[in-house]
Amino acid sequence: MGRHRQRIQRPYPTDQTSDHPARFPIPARNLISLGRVGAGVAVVTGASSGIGAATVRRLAAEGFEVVAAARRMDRLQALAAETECTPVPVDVTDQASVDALRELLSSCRVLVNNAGGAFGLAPIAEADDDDWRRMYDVNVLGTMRMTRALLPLLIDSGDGVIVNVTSTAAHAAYEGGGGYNAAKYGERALTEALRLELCGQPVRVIDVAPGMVKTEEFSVVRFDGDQERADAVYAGVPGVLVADDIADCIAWTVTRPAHVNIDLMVVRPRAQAAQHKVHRER
Ligand code: 8X3
Repeated sequence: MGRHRQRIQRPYPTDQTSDHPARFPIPARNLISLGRVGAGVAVVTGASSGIGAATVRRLAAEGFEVVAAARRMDRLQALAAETECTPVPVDVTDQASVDALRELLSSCRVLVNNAGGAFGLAPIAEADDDDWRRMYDVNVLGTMRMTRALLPLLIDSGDGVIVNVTSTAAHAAYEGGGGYNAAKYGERALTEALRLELCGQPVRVIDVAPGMVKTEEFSVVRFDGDQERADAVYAGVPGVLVADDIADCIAWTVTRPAHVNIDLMVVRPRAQAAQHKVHRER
């Protein structure tokens, strides 16, 4: 494991609270938990549920000192009680919030840009500007903000890894997907540009692109709380993927030797041969 097995330093006083304008003081007890020797610090965004939370659990089990970043601190606290991750309130659409997270870290070896999401399934003829803006902001700009902020630490680690959780929606468009497709294609493009820019630096850049994954929130959020419509997405699909399946993939890419870069991993359930080709048993 080489350089990244170094002791992680405590960068900040234990009585410190976040001073970013956002809403969440960071409890002092969270700021002292990163002193163990391990695989290094891994920051996971969108960590409060779904693929993000599963990735926190999995990377913690792999020996990483995981910083779980998301907006909902109550959920992160529960995850911290379970995994000993360090919960930090972060909104990736808010530069001050990202900066505050950066201030808390003295090292970082892994960044999993998982925060993202789809809002709506309207055709372009009826597109909602706000939905499109939010999708671009969280999926593309959020990934950019986090990457820009933590890149110096990732380079300093001597074996940095950035995993961007994109989507199969970055590889094939579908009706009603326009805004989400545009955002995810954008995040994919950002990922490819970043890999080119970092060639020669000790940082791997990995794109994990999930297809149909049944999580508690993805489709519910997309359909603005309509649980019935969300459930219909996965109805009758045998062996639909779950968050742990993607966390398993992320953990595998991250734990390859430092010279092995998994450029792109597309992950679908066996029953989904392509974006439009889904087998359902009724
Ligand atoms: C989720 C996959 O098919 O809903 O990123 O676009 S899909």
